[in-house]
Amino acid sequence: MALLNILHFPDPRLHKVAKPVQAVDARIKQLVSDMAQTMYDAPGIGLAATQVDVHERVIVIDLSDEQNELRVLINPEIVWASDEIQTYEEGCLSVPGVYDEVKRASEIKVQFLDQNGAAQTIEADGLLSVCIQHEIDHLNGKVFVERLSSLKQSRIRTKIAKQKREQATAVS
Ligand code: QAP
Ligand code: CO
Repeated sequence: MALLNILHFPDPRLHKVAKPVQAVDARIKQLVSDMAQTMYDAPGIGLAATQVDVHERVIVIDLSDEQNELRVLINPEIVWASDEIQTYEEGCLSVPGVYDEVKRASEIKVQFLDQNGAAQTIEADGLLSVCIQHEIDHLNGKVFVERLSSLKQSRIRTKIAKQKREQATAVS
């Protein structure tokens, strides 16, 4: 068990495109376990391997309050998305303190491998649908703030740079 270091926007490594997992072996199971622990510790509801600088297509999600409903999605593929759109206020462990509304498909159908390497298909709506789409974006090198207007993005970059300066001052 290990806590992994989470990359923060605008780290260029968040723009790497993750590669498909070839085999759900002991190494991937260890990665899943470490990612789950890192997400629970934060705490967060979703984490993609990209965020811990591992560029393989692995996602962990747990929407439960009790942190006892872990979902593992390996090589996820959205095979259907509704025309209907929903707006949700998103956040991200890689962009702490920033929340904003993002529009995405309301419902999706997703194929993936679970932590045992078994093929699964689920239909998701509501927060689960938002979370899966947000995490698949990470695997494709995209952070949710990059779905906001360029004005909002530039304000977020300024805010993060200021937070960083204040942190640097606090420890010196
Ligand atoms: C992605 O995000 C998500 O700013 C998961 O200070 C979020 O777990 C999908 C977090 C919302 C759908 C809707 C963010 C923790 C956690 C912060 C997270 C923070 C501390 C974000
Ligand atoms: Co995120």
